[in-house]
Amino acid sequence: MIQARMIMGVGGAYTCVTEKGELVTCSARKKLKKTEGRLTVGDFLEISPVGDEYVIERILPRKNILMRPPVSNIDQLLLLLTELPKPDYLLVDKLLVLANRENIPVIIGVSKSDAFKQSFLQEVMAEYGATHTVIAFSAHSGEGMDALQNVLQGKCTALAGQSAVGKSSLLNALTGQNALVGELSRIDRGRQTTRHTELYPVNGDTLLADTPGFSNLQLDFLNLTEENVCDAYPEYLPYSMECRFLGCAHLGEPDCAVKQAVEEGLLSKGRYQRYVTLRSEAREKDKKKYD
Ligand SMILES: Nc1nc2c(ncn2[C@@H]2O[C@H](COP(=O)(O)OP(=O)(O)OP(=O)(O)O)[C@@H](O)[C@H]2O)c(=O)[nH]1
Ligand SMILES: [Mg+2]
Ligand SMILES: [Zn+2]
Repeated sequence: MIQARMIMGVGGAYTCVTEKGELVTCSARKKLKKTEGRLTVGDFLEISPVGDEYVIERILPRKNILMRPPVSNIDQLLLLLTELPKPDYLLVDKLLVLANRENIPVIIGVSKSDAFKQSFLQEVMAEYGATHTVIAFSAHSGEGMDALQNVLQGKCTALAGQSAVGKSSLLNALTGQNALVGELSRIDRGRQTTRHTELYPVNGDTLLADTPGFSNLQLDFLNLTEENVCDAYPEYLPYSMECRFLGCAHLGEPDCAVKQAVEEGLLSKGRYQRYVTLRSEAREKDKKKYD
């Protein structure tokens, strides 16, 4: 039995790197999906040679897994935002909730710094500066790339973000790869350029996964609980001690210190609105479960 890591899977052919660093193509045993579930890029596997081919026998226990983007066993997520395409912050917050549920730290990369206005960076800082590391960079001009390289060093990082934010462009700049880069005009048509997740070596044990851009995330499908949502807004914790009710959901209860801090401008209004949306959705869904 050989241990290997899956770096790409397309049409039933799984590309894996063995412990010895060999690149091999594997197929999956028919019963694997039934017994072990879906194979995901990043999975550590046991494979065995059959003739001159390799077959996947087992998926080793995962440290974490994301469905969107589909990737497993990562150390962190680098979530990209930029001025154009315009960020969908509800989508961003959903992804932050999901990553938080899997205990995956998220770094926010503000891409295309050669092209965005300074006020845009201020907008992102107002939303996420208090809770996340925010790094502005440009894959084209090279600005901020050193800072980015520092946080990636020695880690397995997955890129995430809407279509056309520049994930593949960043990957190419860091690895010298030649992943397909799309035209900005494609976004209007809702088309993704990158169609599958692939894990690339940057250098040594630094790995970077390029992923398809997302355009929408269904909370229903994601199965989030109220607690999952709450946990992803850590900035509310110090205020929640001052709420009138223990276990206040900050959704409209009287004497809610979180709501008051939002009104006073101490907490981001936008983030609070998204919190209310996500938590209410999770609550509705929970109610349905017990009806
Ligand atoms: N000005 C500027 N444009 C950039 C930069 N990085 C990427 N772009 C442009 O943004 C567009 C989309 O880039 P991609 O790298 O294909 O975006 P993506 O996030 O991989 O998109 P999907 O694969 O569809 O998810 C292309 O036209 C790039 O040339 C940058 O640093 N500055
Ligand atoms: Mg891409
Ligand atoms: Zn409250």
